[in-house]
Parts: sequence; structure tokens; C-alpha cells
Amino acid sequence: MRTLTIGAAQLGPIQKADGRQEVVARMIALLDEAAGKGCDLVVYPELALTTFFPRWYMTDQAEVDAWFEREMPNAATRPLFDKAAGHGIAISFGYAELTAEGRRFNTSILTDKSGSIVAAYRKVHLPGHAEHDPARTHQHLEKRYFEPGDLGFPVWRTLGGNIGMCICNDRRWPETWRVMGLQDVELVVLGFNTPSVNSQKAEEDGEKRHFHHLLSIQAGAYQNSTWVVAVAKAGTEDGHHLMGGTVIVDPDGTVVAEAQGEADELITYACDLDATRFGKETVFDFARHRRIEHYGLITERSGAEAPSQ
Ligand code: ING
Repeated sequence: MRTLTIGAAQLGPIQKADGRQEVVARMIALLDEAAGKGCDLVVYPELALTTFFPRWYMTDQAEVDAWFEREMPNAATRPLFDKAAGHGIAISFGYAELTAEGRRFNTSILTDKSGSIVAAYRKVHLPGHAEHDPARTHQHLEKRYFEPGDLGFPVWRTLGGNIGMCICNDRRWPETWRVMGLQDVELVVLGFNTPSVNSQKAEEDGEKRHFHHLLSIQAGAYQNSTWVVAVAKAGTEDGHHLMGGTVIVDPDGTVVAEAQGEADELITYACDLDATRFGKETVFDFARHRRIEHYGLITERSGAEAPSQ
């Protein structure tokens, strides 16, 4: 048994006016609760330090960059890293990264139990659009404010297992999961900020959005025989509602824990990483069953092309 007790630390809404210090205090409260439950790792949402600012159309770069972190840890987050190291708990959370070279990514990091950052991931699949779109009921400008990630989908040997990260929209793309599956991933941690309404399809209700969220994650877990911890930022931010749905999913694709509300909420589960091995050695023994000679289109073609005849 290689058991990791994991805390999924859902955050409720963060308003535009909420400072990073207030948010970090909320994250530390969840961390203290996780310590009381013997957690080895605590996972926080995508863009965990601020409101989901890509919903706002901005033209002034200084205004945009105020939502980004220039270094990590930094003054606002140092107390979180110190508290985690004090508890001996590894943490993972998402934030907007502005590099020294002036590049901007939707990033997540993972630390070890001493508070050192051992892994970083930059969101590859950026949903939404780059210019203001008046046809939408709300804007979703991740393509405006971030570059696509340039690190691929790495898997790291840490905390005694093979751990990978992705972010929000990445979960909807099977390639995300399979690239990590091909690196023998045993645990995928991801954060998400998912509007509960479709800005282009008003009739799509929250129930359908929740269904698609779970469908994507449960499929990814089952088809790659991996644990998945998916953590929401939820609730209403300046009038815009984000869905909940924080879950822990086992390597069979079964939801073993789910948050009940849309506020700050910790759910935990003792994840036996050895439980991933059976699937990887039988039904999803990739080496025995996959036929890569037939998969070329997946990396040769971006968009779909219908047959000519
Ligand atoms: N949010 C949403 C997500 O992928 C979205 C955007 C929702 C795209 C539903 C398509 C369908 O969960 C982020 N931040 O990616």
C-alpha cells in the first residue's frame, strides 16, 4: 500500500476586491483543517489567489498584470508555503504566472513536504477567445491574457508516486490524460474555475455542465487507471457564478468523495497509489494493447477534416 491522504481544498468565490492576503488566510485555514486529518497533500483550485479575472475585458496591460505573480513564492504566498512546511504537507495550487521574460501563463505548481516547488505546469488548452465578443453573455478571455503552456504534460516521481497536473479545460481533452498515462501517471491533480452557464448557449444548464465535468474526469481516470483530484473555485464572483463539483476519483473512475457546497470546503480521501496497478497491467496495459501505427492523425491534424467522398 502506497497511501497518500489527499485534501481537495475547494475555495468559494473570490471577489475582484478581495486581496491575496485574505485568500491566503482562507487557504491556510483549509491547510490547518487538512493537517488535523493527516493529509500528505492539499490541492487548491486554478487561479487560486484571485478572482477569475479572464471574465473581464481589459486593454491596459498594467491592469492585466496586476492579476499576475512575478515570482513564487512571494510576499503574499510565503505564509502559505511556511505553514505547509510546518505541517509537513505538500501543496498544489494555480496562479497567473508572469515570467522575467514577460511571458504569461495559467500555471500550477506542486511542492514537496518541505515547501520546495518540485513541479510546475502551464495550461495547454486555453478556452474562450482573445477579443471582446459582444455576442457572449459573459467574456472568457484566457486566449487574450495567457500563452498556451510550453511544458507539455509532465509526470513527476514525487511523494512516492507518479504525479501529474493539468488545469481546468485541459480535463476535457483526452490527449491531456493519455500523454500522462503514457508516463505511468498514478495521480492527476487539477484545479478548475468553470462558469455554470455557457456564454454561447443559454439553455445549457448547470446540470449539463456538471455532467460534462464528471464525464471528462471519470473517463480520464478510468482510461488511464489513475487517481484524480479536481478542485473548484466555486460560487458567485461579482455576479458571475462558478460551479462546484470538487471530487476525488479512483482509478476505476468511481467518485469516492465530492464537495457538497460552493464555499471553502475540504474533502479528503486515503488514496492507495497501488490501486492503479491492476488497470495498468490488464485492461489498460498500453504496451500490450495500443496500436500506435493507427493513431497518426492525433498529432498530424489539429482540426477535423471530413472525408471528400
Ligand atoms: N473554464 C471552463 C472549463 O473548461 C469551459 C471553460 C467550460 C469550456 C465549459 C468549455 C465548456 O471548465 C476554464 N477556466 O477552463
